[in-house]
Amino acid sequence: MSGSAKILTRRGLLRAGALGAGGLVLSGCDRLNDNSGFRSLLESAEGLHLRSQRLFGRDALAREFSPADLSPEFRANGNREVKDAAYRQQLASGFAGWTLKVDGLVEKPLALPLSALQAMPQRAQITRHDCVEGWSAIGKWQGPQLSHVLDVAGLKPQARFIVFHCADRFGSTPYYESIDMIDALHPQTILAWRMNDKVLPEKFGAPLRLRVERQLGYKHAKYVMRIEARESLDGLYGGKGGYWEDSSGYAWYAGI
Ligand SMILES: Nc1nc2c(c(=O)[nH]1)N[C@H]1C(S)=C(S)[C@@H](COP(=O)(O)O)O[C@H]1N2
Ligand SMILES: [Mo]
Repeated sequence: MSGSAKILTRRGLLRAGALGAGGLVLSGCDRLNDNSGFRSLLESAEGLHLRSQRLFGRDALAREFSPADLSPEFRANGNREVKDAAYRQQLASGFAGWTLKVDGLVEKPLALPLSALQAMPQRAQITRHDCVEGWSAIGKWQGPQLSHVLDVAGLKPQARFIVFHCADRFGSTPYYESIDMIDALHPQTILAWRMNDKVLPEKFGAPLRLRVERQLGYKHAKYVMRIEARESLDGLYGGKGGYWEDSSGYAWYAGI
């Protein structure tokens, strides 16, 4: 309730900020630039624009909470278990032989065991998960930043999207999701193997799930098996960049 009010306010501010600054910049012609009063107005508007970009733009940080804010219960949603036989074997062995594949438009394709992901620099964050169905929960997530993993693989310059291929299916259709480079390189975008200080349970996406904190829940792919860097989403499943996008017309960009 107060959460969605905040979301609407932030969107409103972003829209107002973008329109306001754009209007001023367009009217700032050279002749008026000689007028020192107008100049300082422009400069301050410019400054406001830059500040609002940092507070409200795509690179802004999602709010982080304190341990006292953790939800006593975190709902598991969508698939809560994976039927795939290979996955069931990996789960039973504690993902001992499991690797995360990183491929597509990268210089060096990778197959990373869980231990390699756990040995990378870690980021932990307490954030609020907002599902499109109208519920929210605050949890603590830990893992390497996606940007670090992509650095190790070396992105090719043509790479514009990162696709997450998951182990689970709805019927015969695999779950997958995708994000652009702004979210892929965002500091709070992590590959979480740990939740609330424990190893990620199956229902929350073991062994690895995406946290992309500036977007709604369905973008946070669970059971991530493979990460693929692509130039385009054309020709990938339904071409809309995600399972729900293809099947139900959900927005590809689900910013909050
Ligand atoms: N692989 C996979 N990822 C998924 C889903 C899913 O069904 N399969 N459901 C999505 C939806 S709609 C939400 S709200 C969150 C739920 O995450 P949770 O189970 O940790 O609450 O996962 C998202 N990621
Ligand atoms: Mo969701």
